[in-house]
Amino acid sequence: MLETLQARFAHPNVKFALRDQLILIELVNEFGSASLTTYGGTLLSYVPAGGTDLLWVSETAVYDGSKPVRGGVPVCWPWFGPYDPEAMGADPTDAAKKAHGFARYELWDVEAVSSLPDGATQVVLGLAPNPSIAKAWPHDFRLQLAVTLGEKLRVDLIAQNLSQRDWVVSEALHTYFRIGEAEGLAIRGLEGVQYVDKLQDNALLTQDGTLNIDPPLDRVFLDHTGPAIIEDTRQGRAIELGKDGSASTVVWNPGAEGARGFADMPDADYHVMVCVEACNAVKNRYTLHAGATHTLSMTLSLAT
Ligand code: TA6
Repeated sequence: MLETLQARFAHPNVKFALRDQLILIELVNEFGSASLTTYGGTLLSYVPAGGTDLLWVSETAVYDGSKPVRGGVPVCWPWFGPYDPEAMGADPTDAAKKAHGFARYELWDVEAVSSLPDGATQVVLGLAPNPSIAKAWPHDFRLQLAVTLGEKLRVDLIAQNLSQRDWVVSEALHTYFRIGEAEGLAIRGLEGVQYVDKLQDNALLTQDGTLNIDPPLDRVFLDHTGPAIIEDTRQGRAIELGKDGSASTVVWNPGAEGARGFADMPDADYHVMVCVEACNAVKNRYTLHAGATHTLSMTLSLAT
């Protein structure tokens, strides 16, 4: 399998490897390094040249394909959170709809590996209907995930509705960032933005000034097209999350009790991670018309 991929997608900046049951694709070039797995199309690492990883991946994550790797950038599509039949339309397959959609549970195909004119290295994965997906989503679609390691790390999730009917879609690039300390961590760019507070009965509130994290926290910031800047003073760096085709931003930290509830997360790790996610969720879900395409994009970089 690895040899076949290596031969078919031979490229000086890209290597294929195996971790337990999962195939990893490792990119290295003058801009840094990145790795992703074909399981779920999950990006697992991004290290800008001369720096350390911007992403957090749990030490107790599983790599056997039984559930998504806890950390990195899981792809939530075509719904974010639990499926909401009221908002997205009831369907006979509702009972089979897992939280955050099916994309993060599926094996994606490697479609292309290439160099771009600016020296960036790009890997494109693809996902198409299969019998397991059909149990929860019996509609024709095409998904592509392009990961581009350039000056910044860019992720594009390109979704095509190939069916005869319109869909309501919600989605996320559910990025887990590695940080020095979550308590008191400042996130800029959300000042004055309305949000749904999932930990306060979905109350609609407005962000007063800079967001300073006090775990636990689970908020969907609405009509926010970005950017968001994570001021990680403890590690002496600031990370910029840029977005395109994304009208909401989720900020999540499970806190002590939430972390204890995850078998695949060390209890104390809520201190060193925060999710800041490029989304289209709650009132920012959108209709993807029959035949239409939508791209959700994010860029990650060290802010200067
Ligand atoms: O994005 C935040 C969130 O929706 C939280 O509510 C929390 O449940 C988290 O995602 C993780 O979800 P998961 O299904 O991966 O355990």
